[in-house]
Amino acid sequence: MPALVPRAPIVGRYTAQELALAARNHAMPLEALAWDVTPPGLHYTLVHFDIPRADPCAWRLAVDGLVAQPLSLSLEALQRLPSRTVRATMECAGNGRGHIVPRYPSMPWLKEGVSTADWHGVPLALLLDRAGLRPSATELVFWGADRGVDRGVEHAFARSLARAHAECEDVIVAWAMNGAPLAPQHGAPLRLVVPGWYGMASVKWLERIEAVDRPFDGVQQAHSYRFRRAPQESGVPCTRIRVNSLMVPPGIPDFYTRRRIVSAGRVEIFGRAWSGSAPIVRVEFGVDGVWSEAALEAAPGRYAWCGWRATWEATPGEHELSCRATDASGARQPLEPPWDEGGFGNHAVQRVAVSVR
Ligand SMILES: Nc1nc2c(c(=O)[nH]1)N[C@H]1C(S)=C(S)[C@@H](COP(=O)(O)O)O[C@H]1N2
Ligand SMILES: [Mo]
Repeated sequence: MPALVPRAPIVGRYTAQELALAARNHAMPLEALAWDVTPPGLHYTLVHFDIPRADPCAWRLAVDGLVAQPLSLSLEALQRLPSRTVRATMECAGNGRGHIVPRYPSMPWLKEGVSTADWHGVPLALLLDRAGLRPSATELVFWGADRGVDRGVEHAFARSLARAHAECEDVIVAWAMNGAPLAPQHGAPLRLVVPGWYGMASVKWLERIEAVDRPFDGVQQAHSYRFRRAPQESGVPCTRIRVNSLMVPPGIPDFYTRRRIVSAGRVEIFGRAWSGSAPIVRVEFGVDGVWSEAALEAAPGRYAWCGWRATWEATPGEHELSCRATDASGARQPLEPPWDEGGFGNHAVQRVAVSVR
């Protein structure tokens, strides 16, 4: 691979390039946390290059490389195979980047690059079984149909998974989202869904699954999506979603500042918490830095966010609300963004400014 062209970190005002990225790739409005499954059109989107105009009738998924029986499957053929639905919360690995100083020049997410969907499709393990992975195959590379240039290198968006993960976990090749065919921006007609992992693993516009016997060195695998403390580090891959939580901002917003306006008295707070590693065991609700226990709802499944509630006796004045989740592995959200050079994995607590009247 040619040397990658670095981009300089940004301090201060958002740039025109960041604005353009943010206008193309929208977040989930926080009020949509109220739904177990994010309503159509409100699921966040992240598209690196252009959305391909795909013809579902002509689409083929190839399964090839180190397999005994290469496959070329039409959408119809895939839809005749046994299928299942997985409810999964997906979060962009760059979510929270806009709060890190200095920030990496990329999509300047605030906190809302997260959503939940019911994904329906064929288990990846079943396809790999039909193709017959050769013993030498150690990784599967998932190739998207979208192409572009990043840091000077032209490539198709592609990511890999270790064989054990691809064969054993609840990874699916999905053609439906919330009971409807995939929308163009979400990967129509076919995408991978890797529950519990940051979104980059769930390759959209999936047209080829290639079995290989060496670590995949594509741009989006070997260079992007790695946690680094300094630019020259090779870094640690972004994988499972870190423990995180959000609340529906209470009251009504001021249009321009989004500051919340709430009447004094009892306020019911609702939010969601999620982690790609372990079930959520605790959520704390904070008012001006004083924490109390929130009540957890039953988790709707292994991979989906769970609801939490708290009651706030709002007193007149200016306040800051926050929430902080802990998962069963003991991981808890930090108060400040963990430093990352690429702006990945910021799961610091949300802070909501409220004026009580
Ligand atoms: N082919 C392809 N797949 C992709 C991407 C992409 O740009 N191209 N973006 C990835 C990233 S970074 C994320 S966060 C998720 C976003 O999925 P969504 O837009 O359906 O929410 O898709 C992933 N899959
Ligand atoms: Mo992402």
